[in-house]
Amino acid sequence: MRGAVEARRPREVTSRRPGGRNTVGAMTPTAPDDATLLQMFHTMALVAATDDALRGAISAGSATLAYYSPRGQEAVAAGFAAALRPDDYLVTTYRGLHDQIAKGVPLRPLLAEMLGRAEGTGKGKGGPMHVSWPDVGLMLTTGVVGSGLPIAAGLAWAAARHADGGNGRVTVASFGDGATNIGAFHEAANLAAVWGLPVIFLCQNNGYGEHTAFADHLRVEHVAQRAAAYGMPGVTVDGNDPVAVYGAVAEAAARARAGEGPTLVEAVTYRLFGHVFGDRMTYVDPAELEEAWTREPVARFRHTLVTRGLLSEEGASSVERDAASLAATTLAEVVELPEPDPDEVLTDVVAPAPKISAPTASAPTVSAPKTPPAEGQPEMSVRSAITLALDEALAADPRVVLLGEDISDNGVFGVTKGLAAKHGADRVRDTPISEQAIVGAAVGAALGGLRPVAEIMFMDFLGLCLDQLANHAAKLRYMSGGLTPVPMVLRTAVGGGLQVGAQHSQMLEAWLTHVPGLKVVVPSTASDARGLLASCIADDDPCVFIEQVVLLSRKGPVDDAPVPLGVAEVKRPGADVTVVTYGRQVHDAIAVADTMAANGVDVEVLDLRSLVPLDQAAVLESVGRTRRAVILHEAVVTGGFGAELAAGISEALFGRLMAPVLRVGALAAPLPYARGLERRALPGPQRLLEALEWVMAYKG
Ligand SMILES: Cc1ncc(C[n+]2csc(CCOP(=O)(O)OP(=O)(O)O)c2C)c(N)n1
Ligand SMILES: [Mg+2]
Repeated sequence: MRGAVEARRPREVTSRRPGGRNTVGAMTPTAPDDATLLQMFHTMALVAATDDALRGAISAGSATLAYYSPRGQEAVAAGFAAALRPDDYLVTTYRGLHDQIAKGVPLRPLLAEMLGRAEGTGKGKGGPMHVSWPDVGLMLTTGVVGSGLPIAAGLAWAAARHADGGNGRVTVASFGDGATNIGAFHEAANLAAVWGLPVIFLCQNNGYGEHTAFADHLRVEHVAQRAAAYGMPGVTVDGNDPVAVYGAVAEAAARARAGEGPTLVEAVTYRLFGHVFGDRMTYVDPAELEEAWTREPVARFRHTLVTRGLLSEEGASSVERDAASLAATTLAEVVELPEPDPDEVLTDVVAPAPKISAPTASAPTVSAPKTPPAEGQPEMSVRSAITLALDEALAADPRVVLLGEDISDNGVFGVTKGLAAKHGADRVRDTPISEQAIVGAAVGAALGGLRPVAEIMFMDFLGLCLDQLANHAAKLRYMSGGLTPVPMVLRTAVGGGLQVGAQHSQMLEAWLTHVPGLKVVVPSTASDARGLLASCIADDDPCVFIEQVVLLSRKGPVDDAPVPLGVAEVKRPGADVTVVTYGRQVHDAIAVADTMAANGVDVEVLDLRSLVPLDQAAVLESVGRTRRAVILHEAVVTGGFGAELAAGISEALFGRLMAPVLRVGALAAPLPYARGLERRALPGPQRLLEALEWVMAYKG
């Protein structure tokens, strides 16, 4: 606790860049003019008044929400916002009311969102921890500590790319001291530094992460010292003084706009009302809290302005009265507003696409014209077809960018071969080995108007970046009520069948299909790979494109017809039983079907191609006709996507089925290394054959 008091004491720290040039702290800070000083006071007064009104409403029972008061941190928000352009981007956190007000989010939709009203910024779907208002550059409020930082890097990348050479926008990522211990902070700081991105990492060091004091979660004296590890300048300023914050942020913004990269600004402040409303702060030394109140920033700044003659006592009181009145009146109006219509629950999950069904929806869908590539068309490998789709997208749309590890040098599987040379290493961009930063930067780039295609080398590494994918890419459209869609693609490879062991082989599509907001695609042929990837890049939602490595060298004819998402294809027609499958197992299924044809059994092979959106109509049409179904996938059977398919078939066709629906997939073990063991674990043709024979022989 004592350590925390020590650590809070503001002190300027200047780091040196490798070239030896002094940075922010050593430069003369830009001073705000009188109008800016007054504007900052207005902002601080409004934040304090709104906080007061909200806490009052919660106490009185007229508002119910988990509320993270920013009281005590007003000067940070007023200072940074005044130093920015209105169109600069901001990424903030659950303790974001001060940042949001300062950046210019109108009070009424802001409070309406906090109270879950239909008029809220996100139509009441996001709530207090998820406010977005792109009109004033507020692109994200996240409830996941540290997660906004890689997204900020992506926004900055998009801004830097705009209009050939950047639109000069900077991105401020606002976060707490506790957030500097999470991997996302370090990956984002490093990426932003390596790429020289126009980001300001603004740490609001309020002395605590939840109930843990600064000195108990960090062994350096100042967060700003961490900047040195990434080769960027770091500066610590008094976060209770808006002028100090303004100066540091103005300098950092000038550097960023000049193409000199990111800066870490640490604003040392204090969280006066604890972590969340109702926090009794029993873990805080009362003397420490008392001392913190003597430095309360609104009264302090008021005193400064009055002393300097910029405001009279009466003028300052009038500003505070007006702020209190505006906050109270707006909140009173918002309390009376209606909640969202319950029918809103399924809107904004994905872009409106009337022809496409949700994974479990039973509504009829439109099946595609089944037009397999004609004979005589050029043959190419799945690998080349993917490269071609990427090449075509890069050529057709300047918003398309690629990012991932080693992708400018072909990528580990040669899929991105030649693309950097042709389209530029700034569009086919190598990243550090930072999966969270790769996916987060793709999310941010998509928010900033690009069409990023990120690569995660192996699907098993999804665990390292699942927060960015499942909590951010998948949910931002919904939580913002449609304001912030995330049109990005994540390509990822799976090495099953190549003896690369349990950490490079697992099909994990079930992790993804379970998350509303994500689309999931698994091609089986070269032509589908090209057409589906083109559709993913053109899609307005996040799509995961799964590349099974053993398929990459498989050749086939390729046409240039688009392959829409949500449209299955019968790869082999049949009348007796349907194999519902996808990816490389399609070819196993066709081979087994040919074998069974010799025994007089006519097997239909239905290739789903995309799992979300799912062409449920095609599944039910086929199985409704054959009245028997076997589901085949490479993934482990337990909890796999096959369970979803089997349930859907049973729900719709229970009375018509001639036999139970069987699932064939990997055995429930981590995929083993030894050749024989791996073969035993994976679902080969023999097990499919046995399942089909069992289903055909079933007599009820
Ligand atoms: C990844 C993650 N871990 C844990 C939490 C729970 N949590 C919410 S706020 C918080 C403290 C964060 O402290 P700090 O970054 O200093 O921000 P402050 O709350 O002080 O503004 C924690 C641990 C979370 N939301 N996200
Ligand atoms: Mg904190």
